[in-house]
Amino acid sequence: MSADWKPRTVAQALEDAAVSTQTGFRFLEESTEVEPFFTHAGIERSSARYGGALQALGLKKGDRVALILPDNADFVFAFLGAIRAGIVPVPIYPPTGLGKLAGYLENTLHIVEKSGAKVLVTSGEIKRMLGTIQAKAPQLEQVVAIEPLRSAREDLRPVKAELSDPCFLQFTSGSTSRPKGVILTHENLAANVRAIMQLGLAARDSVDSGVSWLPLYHDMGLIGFVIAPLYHVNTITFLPPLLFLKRPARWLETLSRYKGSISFGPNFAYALCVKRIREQEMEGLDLSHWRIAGCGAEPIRAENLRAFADKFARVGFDEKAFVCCYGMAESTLAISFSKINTGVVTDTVKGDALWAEGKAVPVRADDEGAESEGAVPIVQCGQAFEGHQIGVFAPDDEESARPLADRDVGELRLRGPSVTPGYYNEPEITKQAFAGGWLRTGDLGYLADGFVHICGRSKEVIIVNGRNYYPQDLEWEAGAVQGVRKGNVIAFGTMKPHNDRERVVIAFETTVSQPAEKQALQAEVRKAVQQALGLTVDDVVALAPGVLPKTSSGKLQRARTRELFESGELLDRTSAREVDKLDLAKEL
Ligand code: 1ZZ
Repeated sequence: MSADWKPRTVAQALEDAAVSTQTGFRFLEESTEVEPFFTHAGIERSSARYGGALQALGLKKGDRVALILPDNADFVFAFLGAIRAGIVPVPIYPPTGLGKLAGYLENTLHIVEKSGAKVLVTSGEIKRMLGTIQAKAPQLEQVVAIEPLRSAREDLRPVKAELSDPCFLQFTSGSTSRPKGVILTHENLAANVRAIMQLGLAARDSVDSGVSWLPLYHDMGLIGFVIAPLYHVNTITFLPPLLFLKRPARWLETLSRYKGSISFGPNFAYALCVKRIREQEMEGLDLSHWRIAGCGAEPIRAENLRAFADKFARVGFDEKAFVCCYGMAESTLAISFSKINTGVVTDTVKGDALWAEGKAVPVRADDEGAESEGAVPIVQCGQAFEGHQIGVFAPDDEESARPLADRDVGELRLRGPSVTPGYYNEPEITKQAFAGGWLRTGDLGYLADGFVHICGRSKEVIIVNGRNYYPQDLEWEAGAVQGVRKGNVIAFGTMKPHNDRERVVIAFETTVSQPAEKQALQAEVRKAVQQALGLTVDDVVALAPGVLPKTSSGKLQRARTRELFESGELLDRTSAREVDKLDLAKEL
């Protein structure tokens, strides 16, 4: 950590980085072999043109502009241009198909209205799909196609921002509620970038280079690979997310070709590589420069990461490169990282004590009866960054008055300069999000010697006979059954139909369609989960691919699935997901 660290606004960081004519952003495209490279000086110039064009549309300091831009280069320049003009960008995920356009339009309209955006900038094609959105959002004055803006020659009139000014709004794709706009100030971003790059990853300015296929409308791709590298003048190569999903080997080939040292992905991305990359695709790969292989955004399964390390060790991948990360949009992006150069560290605890008493009791090799109690390996995600705090409290402790003891499971809560001032235009929800000055994450977990371990989302816990089960444990067991599409399994508890006790339901996707085969598969799933966790599974539902609901960043929507199950709609669903940018249906 450098002693002379001073927070800077995002615009200052970009202007400082613009002295560099060597480092910058490279944009790979799906349809062409062309790989346009913009130096930091070039990013400064291009973003100034886009920013000038936004000002010419009449946007002023503090106005919000909604951005639905599937092209990564357009997005980056419009996003940074807006920020330099003091305009607050609101990234929105692009539609992915005509499948569930109605749901997409409804969500988009909600975000546009909540953010109070005056202008929406998108591609000509999406503009046509959005149709009459303007008529439904009174404050939306213009829907503008990006294509003519690309050649605009307007001069940017830079607008100075204070550190406490909102920089952009990050709408979170809620699993239970409608999306809420997390306000991120320049101060939040500067503090979190410092935590990520200096304290967490010991990033080498101008030397480390990144590769990212992550969508730019989600915090991990946007802050991790667009904003953070401006502060540290790193070269980043971007791939469109669909390119990775169609052929995961492209991710690793790009890392190999450009000697990438930093790249991140959720757990599923590593599993996808293990499953889909063929031997011949590995020929010629060299992953020996990959120093930080970050994993976060969803529950991490050590087994998946080990399988990745085993498979790719022979092309130079070092398992010590794995960094397990915990984060959330309300804390800007990162909350904690496991120690670099260490690899995956797990804390193996007794299942019985975890589920029945909420205590993480370590299993030792010589523990008698450890086997029968079930051993649960929980991935360790590091400690709070300097200047930040992580506390564990009973979920009903409204004041965050009494932190729980080490190894007691409770709600993880946060304090520090990365924590958002609140949700835009949502005073009530903002109030509920804090308890005694701490941000409530809604995640359950525990600390062991200050190290964070995440068990699951508090609202998704399945309670049976007073024991708490975490859905991902059931989902992982079910996903291991041949015929079940890994990553496309959702477990939840419901009081319906009898309202007498919580029933355990597992819904999964499969390509098996013969009724007899389906039934056999359902029975096998029930048996696998029951045997592994010792709980009774009441209902097992086999569904066609693409039916289970996910958020725009590909996370499983358990609460929504429960609602669909309770209303009897789950079994009737045959069409594709409402939002499926990171759709794994075809992949896992
Ligand atoms: P979001 C240079 N969750 O997912 C690149 N981590 O935010 C730096 N559950 O608001 C990149 N285990 O969408 C740094 N380990 O969801 C990246 O997701 C650091 O339930 C990771 O409340 C950033 C992730 C950002 C993100 C937040 C929710 C959390 C939690 C779940 C995140 C998890 C995890 C289990 C983890």
